[in-house]
Amino acid sequence: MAADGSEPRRYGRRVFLGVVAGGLTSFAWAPAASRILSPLTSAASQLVGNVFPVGGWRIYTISGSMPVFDPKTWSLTVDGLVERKIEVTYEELRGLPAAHQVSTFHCVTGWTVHNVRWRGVRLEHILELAGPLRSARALRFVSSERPYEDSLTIEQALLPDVMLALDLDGSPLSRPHGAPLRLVIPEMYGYKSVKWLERIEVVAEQPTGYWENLGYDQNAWVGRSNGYG
Ligand SMILES: Nc1nc2c(c(=O)[nH]1)N[C@H]1C(S)=C(S)[C@@H](COP(=O)(O)O)O[C@H]1N2
Ligand SMILES: [Mo]
Repeated sequence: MAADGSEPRRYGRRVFLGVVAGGLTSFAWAPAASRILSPLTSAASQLVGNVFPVGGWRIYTISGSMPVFDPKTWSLTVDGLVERKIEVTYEELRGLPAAHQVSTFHCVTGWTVHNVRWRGVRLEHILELAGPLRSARALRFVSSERPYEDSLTIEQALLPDVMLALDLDGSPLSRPHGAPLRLVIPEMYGYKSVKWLERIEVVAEQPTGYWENLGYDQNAWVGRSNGYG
């Protein structure tokens, strides 16, 4: 990332245009993908989903237990290939420039929630605080729900409607939806949307996420990835 931040923005725009050109709406492969992803919709995940069937969302956890958010002790760590490791408190996050968007959320198993109202902060504002080094190429997003994690290239993370979301439909994120912070990248399937986000590690090579380790696409573009290796 250039010191003035211009380089990622340029890449971001180019990647974004590429995504639009590639199309966002094909679901031809979805039935096969749902079968492969069945562990996600069974057992503990299913149970929690049944307890909180809110507005088209299915609530997913891999562990069956949802981290508890305490605003007094919580912070987001940004470390790795940065000029300074930072720990951003909840209040500080709320104080960063706010981003608002309305976007559609797709799970690779085939459910969709239209017109979700998100409020949060753009990655560029968080990254600016830490100062990524020139060798930085990707971001590793780590959940406090172990061992859930995923990653994006820096170009992907700077797409115009990627954000770290604090609010969903006008209220602070609920515990089932990942309180207090989750990643949102509408162009990609929901498994990229790490809930209970507690750490962003800036890295030189894009790491393999939880679902990618089980065969799902690293680039989870809606309509352009098939959900498995
Ligand atoms: N920590 C964590 N984040 C997660 C998941 C999870 O199981 N654990 N599931 C992912 C998947 S596959 C989807 S579709 C969305 C679902 O979001 P929701 O639980 O808020 O409906 O969360 C994503 N983020
Ligand atoms: Mo999902």
